[in-house]
Amino acid sequence: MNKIFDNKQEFTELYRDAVMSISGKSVEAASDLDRFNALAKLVAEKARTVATKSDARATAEGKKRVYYFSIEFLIGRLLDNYLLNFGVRDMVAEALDDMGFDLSVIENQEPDPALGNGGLGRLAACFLDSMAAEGIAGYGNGMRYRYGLFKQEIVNGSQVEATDEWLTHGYPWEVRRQDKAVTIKFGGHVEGFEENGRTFYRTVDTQDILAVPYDIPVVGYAGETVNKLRVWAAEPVEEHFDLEAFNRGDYALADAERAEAEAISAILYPNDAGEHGRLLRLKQEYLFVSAGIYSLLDTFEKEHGANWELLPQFVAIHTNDTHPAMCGPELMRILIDEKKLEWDDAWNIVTQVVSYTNHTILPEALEKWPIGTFSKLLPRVYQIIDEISRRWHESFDTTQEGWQERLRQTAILWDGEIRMANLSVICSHSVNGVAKIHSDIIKNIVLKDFYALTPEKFNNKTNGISHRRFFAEANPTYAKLVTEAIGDGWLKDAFELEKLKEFQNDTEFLKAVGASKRANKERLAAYVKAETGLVIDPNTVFDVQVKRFHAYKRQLMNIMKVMDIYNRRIADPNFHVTPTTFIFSGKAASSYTFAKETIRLINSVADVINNDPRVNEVMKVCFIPNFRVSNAQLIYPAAEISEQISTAGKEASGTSNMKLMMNGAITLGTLDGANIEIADLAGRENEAIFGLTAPEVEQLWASNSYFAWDTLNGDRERLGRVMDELKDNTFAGLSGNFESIYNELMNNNDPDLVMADFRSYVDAWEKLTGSYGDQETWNRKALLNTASSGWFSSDRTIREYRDEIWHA
Ligand code: 73E
Repeated sequence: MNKIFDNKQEFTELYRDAVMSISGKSVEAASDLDRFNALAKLVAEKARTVATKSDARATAEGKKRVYYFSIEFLIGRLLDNYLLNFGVRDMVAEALDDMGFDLSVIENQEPDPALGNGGLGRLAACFLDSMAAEGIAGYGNGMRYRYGLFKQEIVNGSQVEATDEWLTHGYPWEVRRQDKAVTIKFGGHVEGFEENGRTFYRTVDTQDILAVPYDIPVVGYAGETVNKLRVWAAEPVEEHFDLEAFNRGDYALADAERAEAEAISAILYPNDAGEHGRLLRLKQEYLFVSAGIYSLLDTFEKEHGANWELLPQFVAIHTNDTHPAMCGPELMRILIDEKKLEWDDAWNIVTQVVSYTNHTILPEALEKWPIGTFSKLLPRVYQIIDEISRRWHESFDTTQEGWQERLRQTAILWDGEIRMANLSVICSHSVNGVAKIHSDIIKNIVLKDFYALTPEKFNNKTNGISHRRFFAEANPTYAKLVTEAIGDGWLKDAFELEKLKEFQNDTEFLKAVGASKRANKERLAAYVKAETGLVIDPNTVFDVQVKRFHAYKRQLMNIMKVMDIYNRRIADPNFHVTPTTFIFSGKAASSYTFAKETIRLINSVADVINNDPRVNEVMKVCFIPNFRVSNAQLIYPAAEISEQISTAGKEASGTSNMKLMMNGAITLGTLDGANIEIADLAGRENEAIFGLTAPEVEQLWASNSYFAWDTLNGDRERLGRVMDELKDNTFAGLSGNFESIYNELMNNNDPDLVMADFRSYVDAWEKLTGSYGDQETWNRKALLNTASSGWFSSDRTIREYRDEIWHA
């Protein structure tokens, strides 16, 4: 363990000086924010010192460097994580306590950067943590958005979006690296020129933007390796402040150029696996790709000279979904146009360096760009894509039967559009999905023609999560119990959690597991009370669904279950309901009406149920506003039921399922995404699995044998009642009824099979909560979930990427 402070005394002196230097005040006179900024500054300085050493070590040892390109990094707060990773968390807490301060109050001052939408962005952040923990020279490359994902407020039950001004009070972890800024060229036109008897191409009359990097240290567990996350901000290349316009009083025009440049990195697009097609998004994608590649080539050249043929030996570029799909063509462009390589040599390098992860098979999420828009914005990159496409066509063996269909499926340019997924597959040496079932669907359905041509490219890397952040840090009471039982080796090697299985029949230990859950439920209840005013009872079951709102994730089916239980309890006061708090949290894309209506429905149902004394003893509905990494860390540890109820075949992996499992929640879920692996590892008997399977869903649609109306008519009493309540006034009091949801289901034949799975879902819930009374058995299941969750540490995932894809 590389401890950054030797002892309390040393820390206290350094800390007092740091507070003085940033605020000009004594630690006692300073504000909580000053106290946070000083502590972060102190830790960040130490981190940067280690980062310099890690970098020198990578050079000296000739390490391969891995660059993880992602348009999102949902990093969360860093202070607590870095204190833990540097092994000084308890000591710092004590030292602050001696001075009269509470570490957690100081930590709450830290902004929670929302530079991502959901699972994809958080995965990228977990991977940074694990790369550093594993000692890999691995770097994040992404965007520094001035405004992250919107802040969610709930007004009359509806989601209202507010800007996320996370930079207002400064961000102590980042360092601006003006010296490493890169000029990015947009627009213009391509011209050829002769040099040494060869024709080369360049783009002229371009509109240039300056990409300025900000570096954030990434501290690995044990503090031996510190890597960097580099995020790029867009700025004008030169200041063109128009004094004349300013003097005329035309202030906006005076600074128009700066505003236009900065717009590129102004905001994160709020769509998780959804619609796209905006020009500004394309500019974002090119900006961080081009800047990132120039920056990594610069590092390579300093270490290895202009020996570009060595690039595959020393560099891996990983593309997180298709948002960085231009990595292939952009690296081709630089190697050919600027480093003067021949096409074939450059292509050989590119296809050994680039790899690609697919995160979703939802057709609406597969990126496509209109050729017209693209070629105007990036004419030379487009030419290169066109040439890649031409060569792809040429490579087809036209004597083989079915080649036309295969070409149609795998083409890059089609119907006036560029298909980014196909481009990514063709430019990469490795293509992976994010859970077993998802990788199988990719191979057998979505990308089956590619799989037939190059099966060796395809592989699975089931997602993982940082067990340090989402267990050790988020759940200190349970983590303490675990460490007392099996030692602290699990922090490094999560597989050691298996040792907990020895305690499955230890009554006292199981009681302690239950007591820690209880403490976490009280902690969450206090947070909910402070944030929303709602009082929830820690004696009830905490049934939790927290994730982005999307039709296929079926938050609708969950709230329909709540409506059904409510109806039955009202009809029959003797109907047994295990006292439950139904907890929801998550954001909906601002333009996604169905998802936003679902949020409004949940809040409207909450309004009725929470104010109905006939059911209050046994049910409450709680919507926690503004789901983000920091409150997620309070929610997961308090959960007892983990709702993972997506339509089978649709959720590529999911990662909240893993976080909840690790914290001892029982999965109530469909056989979708990583739920399948969760059930396999922990044992089916320790989860509650229900509903149609992916093959059954496929079969149902293929055979045209599903009719939503028949399902509705087959269950008029319960399902029919719930559906009627969407249209009548039962839950309309807050802000109107939910006819649009009703119509969406009935007019489109229930596209996510909410009605088809409804009864098996409610039955599974009743059976599961019915067993809550036997606390010992429940706690044993919780323990076995934790004990089996080590495999879901992102350390394991990253080792697989390292050994099987990056060869680093
Ligand atoms: O199943 C999740 C998966 O666990 C998947 O929906 C999500 O990625 C997670 C991590 O692998 C995902 N996000 C996006 N696509 N898949 C996405 C697409 C476009 C914009 C933003 C996010």
